[in-house]
Amino acid sequence: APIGIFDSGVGGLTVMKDITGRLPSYDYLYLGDSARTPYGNRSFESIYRFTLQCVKYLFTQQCHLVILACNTASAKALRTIQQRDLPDLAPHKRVLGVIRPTAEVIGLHSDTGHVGVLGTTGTIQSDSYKIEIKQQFPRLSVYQQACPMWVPLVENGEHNHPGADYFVKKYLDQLRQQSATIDTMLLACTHYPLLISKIRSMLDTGISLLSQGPIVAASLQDYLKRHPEIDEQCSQNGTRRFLTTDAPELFDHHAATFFGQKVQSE
Ligand code: DGN
Repeated sequence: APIGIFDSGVGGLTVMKDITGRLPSYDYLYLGDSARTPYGNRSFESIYRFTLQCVKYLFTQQCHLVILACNTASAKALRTIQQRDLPDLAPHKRVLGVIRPTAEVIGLHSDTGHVGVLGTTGTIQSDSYKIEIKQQFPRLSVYQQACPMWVPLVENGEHNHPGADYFVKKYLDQLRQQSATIDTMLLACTHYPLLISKIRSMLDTGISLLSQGPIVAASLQDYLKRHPEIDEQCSQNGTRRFLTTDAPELFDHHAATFFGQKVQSE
């Protein structure tokens, strides 16, 4: 069976790109809920309901393991799906998110003990990163900043243009105002890696900027090694399929920017 990768839209392709780069031999089935994107500002109930519906669909497509590449879905829906739905729905299947793997490593990058998390309003309001990071690294100080304008900038192709500078600087300044000694910043949203060169140009060189894709890919590799019973269920023919809940041409138009190569969705 393919490994399922779910996202609220095309953004999760940045995570899939790193996963397929690191683990190329597996089969992958991506599902983007483009018809209902963005999830960032939606209620808990909606995000949970939409995410569960998509996870169930990936299960009907035989997926045994589903990765929620979306931070908003990982923050708002993952725990409930894992604890409340999965035991009845599919006790042998697994759904994993992107928050835990990142929380497990962020502290290893910081000398000052002050780290920053940048995400959508939904992700930041949920406090999921703060809670998970504190569990892994109790002595870290975690500062969070919602960046609601960054996803629209990327989705409208403005991320490399000078007009984006104002909003990139605005949220970085707001984060830096919370603590002047933050030395590690996490891009906790699928879209933000596309802004990384602009973000980097506005920060001191000593600050580490972490993208999630490589961290999630390494963590998945480790997970499959530690869970041979799950690994066995994941077929390895090197296939990639892309599903969207909206019109394929709309998905494909955006997808190439995020995946780094042309995509043909269904
Ligand atoms: N994929 C979402 C995330 O990582 O938070 C960003 C897009 C959205 O739904 N707002």
